[in-house]
Amino acid sequence: MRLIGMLDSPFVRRVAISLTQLDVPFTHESVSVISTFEKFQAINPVVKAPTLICDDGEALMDSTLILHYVEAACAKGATLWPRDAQALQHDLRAVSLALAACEKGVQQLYECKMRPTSKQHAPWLARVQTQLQAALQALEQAVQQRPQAFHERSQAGITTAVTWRFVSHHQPELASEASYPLLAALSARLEATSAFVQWPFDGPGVQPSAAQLAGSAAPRMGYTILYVPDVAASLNFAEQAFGLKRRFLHESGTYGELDTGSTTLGFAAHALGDMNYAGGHVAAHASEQPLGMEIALVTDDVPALHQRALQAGAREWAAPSLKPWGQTVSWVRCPDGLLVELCTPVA
Ligand SMILES: N[C@@H](CCC(=O)N[C@@H](CS)C(=O)NCC(=O)O)C(=O)O
Repeated sequence: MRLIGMLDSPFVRRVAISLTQLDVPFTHESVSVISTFEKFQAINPVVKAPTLICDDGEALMDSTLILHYVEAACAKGATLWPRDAQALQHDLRAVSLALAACEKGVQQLYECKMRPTSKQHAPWLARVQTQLQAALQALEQAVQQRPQAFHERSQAGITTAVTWRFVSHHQPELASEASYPLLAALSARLEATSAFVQWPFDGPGVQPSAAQLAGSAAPRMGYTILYVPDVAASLNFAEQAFGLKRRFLHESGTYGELDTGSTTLGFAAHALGDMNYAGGHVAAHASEQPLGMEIALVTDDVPALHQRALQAGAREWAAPSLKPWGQTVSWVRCPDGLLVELCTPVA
């Protein structure tokens, strides 16, 4: 069997990953429906990706129909769907939400890429974006309700993770990790598994983005995220101890952020870390000694902020002192284990 289409299409990619998970042999041809339209046309005149050329030469289209055929005809009884009717219903709902998000993502992409700017219709784009947001919100909830159902050998897990990679790449302002922490975490976890690595989003033939072509732009420091037992408690403590302002606490309670200026201090539940990567991590509060890292809060009045932190329940790690280079510094440790340096600006 031949799978035709580029891996930056979420529909093509979900098929490639699913076939691999089902141990179904196939070859892949990176042919673009856009930049190599005629070449695609020669394979399948309808020019839809994915196209699956079956062993007898018949061309199938539509990722869901292709996957239906493959499970029925080639997978030797293997399936990526649950047998239980209730679980199947929930997985189908999740996949339908993910596919709706992909469709809306593709519509927005085509509107912006295939039409000249003067011909783009703003109300249509706004409508598509609203639908995309609604699909992502419901998908985030679906993951929250049944996190264990979304894994690399389930169609719900594969399609959701592939969807997130696609929409967060093309619509980063809509599909941000801050707004959809569970989708982002699921994607990070599944993208590290072998079938996802074998069929990468930026696979053969995929054109690098403008940013990639620009090449040398160095990344900027965006977040410091501490994994903690109780995200709400960590936010409350930081507010009381340091006078920082909360940006938000996600309704799942597993992720929250503080407004700390140009970079962000976030707190994530330990469980989210477990979803993000295998192998576990060292909890900052678990040892008598702090982790060998700190965050530094800059203030004009270190003794006052130090005192405020102690009153809120921080432990003193080093009392305020004047360094030879003229900076006043102190260290306190928060109940979640975070080591905080309080310091005056360096002159
Ligand atoms: N529902 C289809 C959607 C497939 C689709 O829209 N693919 C895009 C590429 S991402 C395509 O073929 N575009 C070319 C066109 O529609 O003209 C599926 O699940 O496969």
